[in-house]
Amino acid sequence: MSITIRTVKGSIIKDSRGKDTVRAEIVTTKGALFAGAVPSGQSVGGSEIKTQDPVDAVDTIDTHIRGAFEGKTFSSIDEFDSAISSLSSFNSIHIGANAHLPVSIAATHALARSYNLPTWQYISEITGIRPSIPTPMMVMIEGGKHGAFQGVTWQEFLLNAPVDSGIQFLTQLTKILDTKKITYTPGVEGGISIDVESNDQALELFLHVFHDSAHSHTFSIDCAATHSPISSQDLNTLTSNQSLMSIEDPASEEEWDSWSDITKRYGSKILIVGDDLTTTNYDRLHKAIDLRACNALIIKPNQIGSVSQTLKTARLAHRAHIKMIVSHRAGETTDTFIADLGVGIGALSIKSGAPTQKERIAKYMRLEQIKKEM
Ligand code: 2PG
Ligand code: MG
Repeated sequence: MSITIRTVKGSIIKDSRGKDTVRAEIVTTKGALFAGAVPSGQSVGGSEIKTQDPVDAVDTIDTHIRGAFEGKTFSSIDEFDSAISSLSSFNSIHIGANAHLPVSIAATHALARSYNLPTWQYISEITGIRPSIPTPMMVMIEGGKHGAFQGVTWQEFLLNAPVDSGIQFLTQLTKILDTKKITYTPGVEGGISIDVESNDQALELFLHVFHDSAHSHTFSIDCAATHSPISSQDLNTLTSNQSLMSIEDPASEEEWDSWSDITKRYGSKILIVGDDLTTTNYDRLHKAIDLRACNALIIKPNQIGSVSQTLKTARLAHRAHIKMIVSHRAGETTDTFIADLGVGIGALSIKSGAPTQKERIAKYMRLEQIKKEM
């Protein structure tokens, strides 16, 4: 099976923060249209693939990619993505992650359709990974670079539960904040940013609501320690909680020794999740496996800039029994590709923010649709 490209077109759209980002469309010679859009991060890892200014990225799509691809036939996403990469290596054209990824997503959908498969199933077949539905990992309290106040430096206090439980949690949390007269405002990803003095106070409020909710749920913390460090004492207190499922970025992105120590210490009990550490990058994950630096990782396609590179990293994680959590970014679009990706690579969880913004809900709803397709 294959696709022949009639045309490729880029455009500027607004992300959930009102900032410009890129959407791409591919029309095949059969007349079918496929689209992809790219999000962007607010706490960005140092080893993420570089992006272009969105207007320049659209120009790259409309000139270089369109010019080279019109009339061309592709039979796999690897072949398609390599053709884009060779445009930059042979012609020295700078192709940013935000020019490459939306086209790569659109091509993945087109290829899936050529096999008459939904995208999640196509991904599962080309990776050889059994599909499964990931659990929502929803941010409830936002701090650090995603918050509006200084006191809370941990970036995300997350609930692992069905979407309805997330909505109830947020309602409960705002009631308590109102009662206690604590100032709050929406965070970047639709959670709540609260004006308290410390992470401990935020955790106490979070756990208050958590313990009142269903007992089968677990929670997770994204420390985003590259952007604000966490002390070993705080790490100790946090990990003593029986309901904690995972800690993301508990050390800074280049502190490999600390990562190995933390994984050695807590890795048998909870998931130690690489995000800024691994940046969906095959080589960095390889190093993390060698050093036993983490036992789980975040999969974000825009960190590495193409679907095929994302799948290459996912295959390695799967082989090495590293758990995967597929994730959105702080600045999101309504594109739902990561839901199909999460199912196709058998991810444990999907991080798509709080169920209060349409860009986040779209992914959770796509999962519901996939459940029916399965
Ligand atoms: C993270 C992400 C998503 P950002 O750190 O995990 O929540 O944030 O997109 O700002 O990198
Ligand atoms: Mg993170």
